[in-house]
Amino acid sequence: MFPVRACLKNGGLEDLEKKVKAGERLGFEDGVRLLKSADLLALGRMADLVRRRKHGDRVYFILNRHINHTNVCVNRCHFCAFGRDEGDPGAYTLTPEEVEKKAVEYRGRKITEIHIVGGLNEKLGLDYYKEMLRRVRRALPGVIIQSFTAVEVDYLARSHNMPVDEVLSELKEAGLDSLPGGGAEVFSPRVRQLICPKKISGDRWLEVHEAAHRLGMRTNATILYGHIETPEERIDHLIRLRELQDRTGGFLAFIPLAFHPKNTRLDRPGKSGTTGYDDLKMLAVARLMLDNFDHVKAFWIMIGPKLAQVSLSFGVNDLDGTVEEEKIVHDAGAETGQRLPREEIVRLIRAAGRIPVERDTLYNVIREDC
Ligand code: V47
Repeated sequence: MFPVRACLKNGGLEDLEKKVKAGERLGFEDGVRLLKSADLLALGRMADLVRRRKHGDRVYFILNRHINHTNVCVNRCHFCAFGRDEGDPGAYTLTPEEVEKKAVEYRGRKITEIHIVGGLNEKLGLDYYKEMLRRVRRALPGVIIQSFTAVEVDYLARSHNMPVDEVLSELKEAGLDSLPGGGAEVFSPRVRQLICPKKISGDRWLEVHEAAHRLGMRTNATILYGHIETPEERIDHLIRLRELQDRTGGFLAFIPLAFHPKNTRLDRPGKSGTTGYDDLKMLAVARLMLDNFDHVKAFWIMIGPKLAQVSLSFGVNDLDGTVEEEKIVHDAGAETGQRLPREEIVRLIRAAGRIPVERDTLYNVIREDC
């Protein structure tokens, strides 16, 4: 797992705190020093200052529903417990009609975002994706569809021999509003070669998001941390996202995803997932490095609702949402529930002394102080 223990340092961050207070951008070496620090409270204090400047007491959440349309995947990344080969026990592929049924099943819960992601299934072409989008769009006209990772979009482009802009335009035409941040993992070619050798490169992931931004689609970004990556590789990842955001301004939120090893090829006896310190540090350092991202989101599914709540004092201003159903991390051993009721999210935010704000995907306010 993350080989940081030997080099953790306490204190000595005063110069960086000065920079943060002055609103100066942090560089690569600064970020590495922050990640290698064990001074969690200093990191929290700095990240909280940045968060407070941007958002005051407001904490966002959304009523959303995740759907995973297929777990059949040709990539079979080593960190993933969700993917299957066609015909394997447990392999499944939903029809567009079944996806629509799932999208509408909680109509009464007033969901405003549908998040659909899945594996790279050779049997599914652009028509399947467009049919799925049209059905969901027709069934839930006001709902924002934030779906398909850059990896899926690239796969469609390659399998249809089409430019990525064209694939995105067709998906947009069929109802796609926004891309989620999945599939980014860690951009380092060294890491990708070891944990997801068949996946698109980090450069390609960034290109797909840039193409989406050009078409006026807002997107999210993630990092999958807590496996074999070094502190330097994490910071490089953040800086590359920051550079693209400087050019396009198209990213909405950054979401660190804590690696869950169970049932994956990276599982090692005696090693479990990330620690609470690591989770809070990743969130705080992301808040400090990504000065041009408005939002840093804690995905409670990955780190648990209680730590997600605590992360509100470590740079986080968004708790994601109700989710309703999650397969990818639960297949990898996540012990969190499948859904978090709206009232519980509101309770967590209030108990942290903050103002809960229900938002839509684009951070338009639906209800404040709810
Ligand atoms: O792309 C896969 C990651 C992602 C594991 O954009 C794993 O708002 C941990 O991207 N342990 C899917 N993570 C989830 C995702 C996401 C979640 C919430 C919000 C948003 C957003 C995006 O999960 C995958 C991959 O990077 N993942 N396997 C694992 N074993």
